[in-house]
Amino acid sequence: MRLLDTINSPADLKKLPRTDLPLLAQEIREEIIRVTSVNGGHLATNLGIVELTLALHAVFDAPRDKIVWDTGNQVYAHKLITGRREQFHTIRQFGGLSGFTRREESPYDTFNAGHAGTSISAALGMVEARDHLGQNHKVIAVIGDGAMTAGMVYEGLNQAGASKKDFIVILNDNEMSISKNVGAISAYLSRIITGQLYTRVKEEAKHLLKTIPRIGQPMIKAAHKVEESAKGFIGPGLLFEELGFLYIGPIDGNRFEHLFPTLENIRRLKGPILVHVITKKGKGYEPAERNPVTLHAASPFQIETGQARKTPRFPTYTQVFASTLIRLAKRDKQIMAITAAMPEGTGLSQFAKEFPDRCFDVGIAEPHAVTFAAGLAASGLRPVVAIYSTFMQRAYDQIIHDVCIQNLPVVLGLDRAGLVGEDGHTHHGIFDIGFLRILPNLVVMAPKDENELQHMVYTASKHDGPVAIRYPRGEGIGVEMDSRLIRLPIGKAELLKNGSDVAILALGHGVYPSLAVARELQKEGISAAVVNVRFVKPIDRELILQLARRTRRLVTVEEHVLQGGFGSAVLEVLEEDGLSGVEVKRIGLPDQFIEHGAVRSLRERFGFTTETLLRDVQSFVQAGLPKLEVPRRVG
Ligand SMILES: Cc1ncc(C[n+]2csc(CCOP(=O)(O)OP(=O)(O)O)c2C)c(N)n1
Repeated sequence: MRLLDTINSPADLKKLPRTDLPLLAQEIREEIIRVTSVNGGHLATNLGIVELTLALHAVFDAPRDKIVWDTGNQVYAHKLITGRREQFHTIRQFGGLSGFTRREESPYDTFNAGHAGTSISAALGMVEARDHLGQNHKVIAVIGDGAMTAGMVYEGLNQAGASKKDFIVILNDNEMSISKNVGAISAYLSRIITGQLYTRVKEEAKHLLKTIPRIGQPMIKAAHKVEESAKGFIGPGLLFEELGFLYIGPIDGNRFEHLFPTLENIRRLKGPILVHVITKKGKGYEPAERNPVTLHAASPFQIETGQARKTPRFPTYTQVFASTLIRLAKRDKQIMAITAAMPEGTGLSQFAKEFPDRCFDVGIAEPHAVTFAAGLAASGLRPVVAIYSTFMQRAYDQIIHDVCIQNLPVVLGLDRAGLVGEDGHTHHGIFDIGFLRILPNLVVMAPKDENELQHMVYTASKHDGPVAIRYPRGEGIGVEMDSRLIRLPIGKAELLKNGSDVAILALGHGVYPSLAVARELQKEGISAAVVNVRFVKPIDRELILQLARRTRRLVTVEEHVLQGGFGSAVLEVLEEDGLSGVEVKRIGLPDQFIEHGAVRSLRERFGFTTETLLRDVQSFVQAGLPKLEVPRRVG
């Protein structure tokens, strides 16, 4: 029997002799690799944090003590030792364990996460609640160096440092975000790790003193004398010390003999404390250590090699987006590209290779990314910001206040729009139409396939105002790609098939299944029109009203919540026109957060496959309608 099989809660862990922990860590790694190789998941980050997780649970007293995991995707070891070992094989599958922290799953998961940079704020809320309620447990935020690039972290530290409350932050530093971490904070942390920080501060102080005539040199001499004590002043965590935290570290977070004494010590300390822990991403699995970027969030892979089990047949939407941008940037020097810590995920790593000076990875800083782009646009450039739909939620005020109000030509590429699958409710991109289509000046489009995506990127790059393009995760349809890019007329939908009994207005990758539905209906003698909507905003009122008058039955299809979505926009068009006697069936997602599971099974469940769509449209049409006269417009 494995040691792991004897651990049903952290209490069992505490009973183990410390000398057994390396073996337990190894068993946990094997289990993570085995399950992730089948289900996919956040492999590299989870392998790196095993010892830290065990040490935290051995030293602290969860769930009484609250551990708040930032981003929430590094919790596989935590799940395995907090009573979820037997369900671990279901992780990320529909109905199974979530790949992230979930309060609904376990009292050991204190806060749900998925988006990075929330732990300090949430944990500080728990600190203040604890004190207000007269409780005395510890609150520990565990945050990665990548997440430390998120602005919200500093809003939290700002409050925490001044509050002087008992609060522990564990900075899990593996020098990686998904890709190599970026920015000045990251460089600062690296200097701490390599020990260069103290030397640099000393050299800079010396240089400064030399510039002061007469007294400079004697002061340098005096400074030498107090060098040892100066080390105390210019400790490695100066930045955090200045923010009101006691800085401890850096320590080796993959070695129990470093972790235990440190954590046991800080357990007794008061006030805000930051422990800087260095870990190795991918630790213990050679392919992940070698390639932590690809295996950060691995799709199912062969254990022997780390290679993905499936190779894509067609180019992904992401690849088409990025390659089109590169093609355009070769001709147009004004095009600049921006990613918020997702150069690989958005395809912009390719762009960065071609145009290193025109591509910016700003870290996990979506709000900044958008306003930064607005600044570029205000200076005459053509910035393209590629951010997943779900993460764009962070930058909403920036889109309104900095881009749309000024009508600046910023292109927002919303990758992973629609259902994204196994990452689940924090990651589905199903709210963007709702929050974008209400904004004046903004053009919002969605391509039916990858060929249309390239035309949309081109169209957006030529448009004198803000444009958002939402496109789905994964492979394209496999359609032929036009060699010449076309400028699409803004606000014009594409009538793919005419019909007289019903009109299906389909958005994005709902278009091809809708065409298949129309073909099936034809066999039953039902004549269905199919429209590729293309533009959610400005919406093609003319075509919608024309089809509404002719068919009296409209079906809208969108992979988005129904509330505020494209279907709602169609209802608005009918209401504004005063057109009654038209039945509308909206197909989309219900008013709920959608769980994790394979995209295909979620699409089936929520009615986006050809079969489910056909059933819905059939029953809608067969319900029949009294033919009403079209009333004359009032006013
Ligand atoms: C707001 C937001 N933007 C982007 C992401 C995508 N993302 C997931 S993990 C990650 C890197 C996190 O790096 P770090 O905090 O150092 O943790 P590590 O994976 O290295 O342990 C990124 C960019 C996210 N989860 N949230």
